[in-house]
Amino acid sequence: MNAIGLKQVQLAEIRMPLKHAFETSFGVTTERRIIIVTAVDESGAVGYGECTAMEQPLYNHESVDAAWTVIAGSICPMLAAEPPQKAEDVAEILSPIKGNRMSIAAIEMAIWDLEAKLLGIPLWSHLGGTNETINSGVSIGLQSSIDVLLEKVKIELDAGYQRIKLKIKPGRDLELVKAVRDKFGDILLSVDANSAYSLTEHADLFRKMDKLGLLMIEQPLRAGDLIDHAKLQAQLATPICLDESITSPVDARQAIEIGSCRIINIKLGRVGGHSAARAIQQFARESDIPVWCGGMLESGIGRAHNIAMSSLPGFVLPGDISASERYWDQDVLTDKVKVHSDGTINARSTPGIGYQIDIDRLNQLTVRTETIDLSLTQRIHTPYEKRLSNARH
Ligand code: OSB
Ligand code: MG
Repeated sequence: MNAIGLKQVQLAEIRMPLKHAFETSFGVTTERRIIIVTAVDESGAVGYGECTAMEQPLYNHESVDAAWTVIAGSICPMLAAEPPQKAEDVAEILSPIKGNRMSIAAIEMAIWDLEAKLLGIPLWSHLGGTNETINSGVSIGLQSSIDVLLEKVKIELDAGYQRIKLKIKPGRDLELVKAVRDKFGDILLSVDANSAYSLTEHADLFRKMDKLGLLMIEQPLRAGDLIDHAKLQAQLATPICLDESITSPVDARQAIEIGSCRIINIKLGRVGGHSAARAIQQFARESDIPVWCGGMLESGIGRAHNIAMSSLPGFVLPGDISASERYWDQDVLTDKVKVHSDGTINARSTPGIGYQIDIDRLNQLTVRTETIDLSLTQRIHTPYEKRLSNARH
C-alpha cells in the first residue's frame, strides 16, 4: 500500500448522558465527556478514534481537558514534524511522550481505522485478528442495595452475557459477592476494586473472597504496587487480573515475571493504542496468561475499536464490550453495537471499524471542536535514537 498522507486532525468533544449512573470505588459517572478524533487523509478518507480519558484524573492520571491539550499541543506537532507512513509508525513517533497514553491511543486508533479503510479491509483483519465471534460480559457498578444488584445481575444473565463483573470497594464487597453467588450459583463471576484496597489492611478479606470461586479479582491494589500484588497473588488460588497497573508491554512483562497477576485486562486507551495492545496480548499468549478487553464506558466508536482488538488470538476471556443500548439511549453509530442472545458480538466485514458514524447525532452532541492542519501547525522534532529505545517501553 502507498503511504498514508495524514493531512488534518479534527477534535470534537461530545457529551453523552448515561442511561444509568455508573458507580465505582473512585466515583460516580452520570455523563461521559468524550473526545472524538477524526484523522483525515490527503485523499479525503477519514478514520475515527475515541479518547477514553475520564472527566477527572481518578481512574488514572489522564482527564478530558488534559488530553485535549496534549493531542492538540504535543501529539499533532510531533506528527507534523514526522508524518507517519503507516499506522504502525504512530506509536513509535509518539513514544518520547511520557504517559498520556489515552491521548496517544485516540489518534493512533483513528489512523488505524483510516489505514484499514484505505486498504478496503476490516480493521480486525488488518490487525491480524482471527476470531470473528467476540465473547461478551458486563461490568455492573455499585448499587444502592443488594436487592437492586441482584435484579441487575438477573437482567444481564437473561440477556445472555457470559460473565458478570461486580464493582467492589472497602465495606461493600464480601456481602454482595456472596449474595450474587448464593442466588445465581455457578455463573462466571468476577470483581473489580479499581485499586481501592491495600495489602496491609485487606489481605484477610481477599483470603475470604478466595473461597467464592471467582474467575478473577481485578486490580485490588494501587496501580504502582506490582510487588504487593505479587505477594497477594501468592496467597490466593483466585487469579488476580491487572487493569490500571498495566500501561505498556514492559509493565506486562514485569507483572508476569514477578507473579503479580495471572490474567490481564487490556484497554486500548490505557496502553496507548492498537500496536501496544497487540504486543501485550502476544507476549501474554506466549506466557500462557489469558487476556480480555476492558471497557471505559465508550461510545460506539470506542466500542467498535474494542471489537476489532478482541479478534486477536490472545483474547480468550469474555470482554467488557456490552451492547450500545446498555449505556446509551442513542449511540453515535447509525447501526448500534448489538450482542446476540448467547452473549456474542460479530466482527463485521465492512472496511475499517465496520460501523457507520451518525454524523448528525455526533454534531448534536458536540460542545467544542478544534481542527489541526498538519501543514500549518507548529512542528515538534524529537531525537530519533531516543525514540527507538523508548518504543520498546
Ligand atoms: O475498571 O474496568 C474498569 C468503567 C470506567 C472506568 C474503569 C472501568 C470501567 C468499567 C466499565 O468497568 C466497563 C464498560 O465499559 O462496560
Ligand atoms: Mg477495571
